Amino acid sequence: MNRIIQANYVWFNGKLVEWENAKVHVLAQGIHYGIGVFEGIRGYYDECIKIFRLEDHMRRFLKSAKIIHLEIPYTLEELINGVIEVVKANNFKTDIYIRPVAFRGSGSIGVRARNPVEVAVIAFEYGKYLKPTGVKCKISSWRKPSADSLPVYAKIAAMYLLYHLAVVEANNCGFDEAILLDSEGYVAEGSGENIFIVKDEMLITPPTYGAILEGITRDTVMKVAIEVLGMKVVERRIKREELYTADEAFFTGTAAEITPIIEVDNRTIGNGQIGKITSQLMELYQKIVKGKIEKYRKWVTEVK
Ligand code: PY5
Repeated sequence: MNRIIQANYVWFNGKLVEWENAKVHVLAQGIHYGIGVFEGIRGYYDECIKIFRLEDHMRRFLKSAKIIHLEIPYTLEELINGVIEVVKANNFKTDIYIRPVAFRGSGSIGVRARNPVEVAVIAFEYGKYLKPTGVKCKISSWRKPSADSLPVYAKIAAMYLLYHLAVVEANNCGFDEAILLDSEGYVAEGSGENIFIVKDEMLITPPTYGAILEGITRDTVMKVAIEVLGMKVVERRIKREELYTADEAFFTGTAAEITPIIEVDNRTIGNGQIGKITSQLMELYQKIVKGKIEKYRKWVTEVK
C-alpha cells in the first residue's frame, strides 16, 4: 500500500515535464490549507491502456473546482487531452492510476489570497488498492460532515484529512478500512469508497442527497445491477445495524473497484465470504472497464 510511485513524465500546467521536475513551492496554499481538488481514474492495460470513464471524471474535476472557486485555466477538452498525452508519453505496459490535481500555488499568504492555480496530471503504474478477497472494517469515530459544513459533493483535497484520520484509526485498531457515518449516525461511505449492502437480493446504497461523494463507480454499479442483473436498486439511508446484518456488503471506487466487505466491527457479513451478487458484479466490472461489454464500451477511452 505504501509503494513508491514513479513514472517518466507528468503533465504540469499545460505541458509534459520530467517526473523530477514536477515541483511546487512550499508556500503553496494547497499545502497550507488544502485548497485543491483532485480526481482518481484508472487505466487498464489490455493491448493498450483503456481509461475508464475519463470524461465523467474530468467533468467532476471541473465541477469540484468551480464549487471551491478554483479557476482552472483549461477546458474539459484540454484536460482530457492532457490525460491522454501523459499516458502516451509514459508508454505504460501495466494497469495504471491517473491523478489529476489542481490547487492554489504560491504568491501570497492567508486564506483570503487567491494565488495562481496549478494543474497537474500524474499517471503511474498501479495495482490493487484494497484486498479483492474482502476487507474488515471499523465504523470510524470520525463522522462525515453534513453538506453545510464542507462541500461534500466536491472531491476536495481538504476533506481527505478526515479520511486519513479515519483510516489510520481503523488500521491502528487492526482493521483494513474505515466506514464513516454521517452527522446523523447513518452510514455514509468508506475513506475512499462508496458503500452498498445487499438485502433480500436488493441493492441498497446511501443517497446522493446525503453526505457522500457521488461516485462514478457507484453509478456504474447501479446501472449494471439494473440493466444487466435485473436487480432492484434503492438509494436510501442505511442504519449501522443494517450494515451489520446485511446479506452482503461491498465498497465501490475507482481505486477500490468493487471490494467485498466481509466484517464490520467484528460482525461477520453474510457467511464471511465474497457474496454471490458481489462476485457477479466484480466479474462484470472487470469486463466493462476493459471494454468487453458492447453496451458500456462508450465508457472506455483507448490510448494508442
Ligand atoms: N467516496 C470517497 C470519499 C472517495 O474518495 C471516492 C474515490 C469514492 C467515494 C468513489 O468515487 P469514484 O467511484 O468516483 O472513484 N476515491 C479515490 C479513488 O480514486 C481515492 C481516494 C484516496 O478511488
